[in-house]
Amino acid sequence: MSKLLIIVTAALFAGTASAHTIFQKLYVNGADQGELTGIRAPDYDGPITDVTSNDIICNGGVNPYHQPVSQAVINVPAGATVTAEWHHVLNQAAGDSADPIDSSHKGPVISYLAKVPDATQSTVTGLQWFKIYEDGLTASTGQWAVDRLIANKGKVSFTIPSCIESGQYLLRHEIIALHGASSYPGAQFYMECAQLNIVGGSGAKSPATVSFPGAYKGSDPGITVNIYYPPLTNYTIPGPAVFTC
Ligand SMILES: *[C@@H]1O[C@H](CO)[C@@H](O)[C@H](O)[C@H]1NC(C)=O
Ligand SMILES: [Cu+2]
Repeated sequence: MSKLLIIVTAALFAGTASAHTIFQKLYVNGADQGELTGIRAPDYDGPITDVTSNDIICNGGVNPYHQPVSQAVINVPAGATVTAEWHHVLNQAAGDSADPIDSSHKGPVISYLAKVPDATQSTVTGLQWFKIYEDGLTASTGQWAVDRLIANKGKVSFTIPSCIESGQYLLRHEIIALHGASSYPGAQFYMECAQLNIVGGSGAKSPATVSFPGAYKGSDPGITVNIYYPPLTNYTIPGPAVFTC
């Protein structure tokens, strides 16, 4: 690495010690479901860095859940467009330059679903997850999913598949920030789980699934990666392929 890059990288780290983020609101076909409604949001906005920890599932642990944890379950028609909204902290104030997330936190944005007996159940281990959305790096422009999220004021939209079974699900929506990811642990995983009741699904297809922990390894090329130098010409988003109907 050149001296200049080392200085630039060090400056980025220095300014971002607590520039984290929380997914804290969901929209269903554009309809605002309410702040923290049906979302297991923590009070502290810090990352999970151990991909083998149970906290990689739906956060918690070092980031204690905001109390009381919402018991709401959000009704979502299969095939709907949902929009997740991120902010730097809970009770976000205006004029925060690190809202929705500090721009140093380059990386992908990913969404998973897991079918559950009851979306308000506290148990999140042992679930079978499938990926429904991912956005990574556009190498030609150097623009990351996080850059697009910031340009869109913290909002990310994606589709709930129409062909899955109706029922209760957890939505695991995630940002992976790669500014310190050149060695492991270093990548920062930000995720919250939303409690969904999906209605009107055709059930025509059964997605292949993965486990958390398990789906990610510290050695994955999209988890341990130097995003500064040499410039990336491709970026492999961690986890399985996106399920499509
Ligand atoms: C880029 O693609 C190559 C070849 O497929 C792969 O080995 C490498 O891990 C990829 N790099 C990243 C950062 O994903
Ligand atoms: Cu941060």
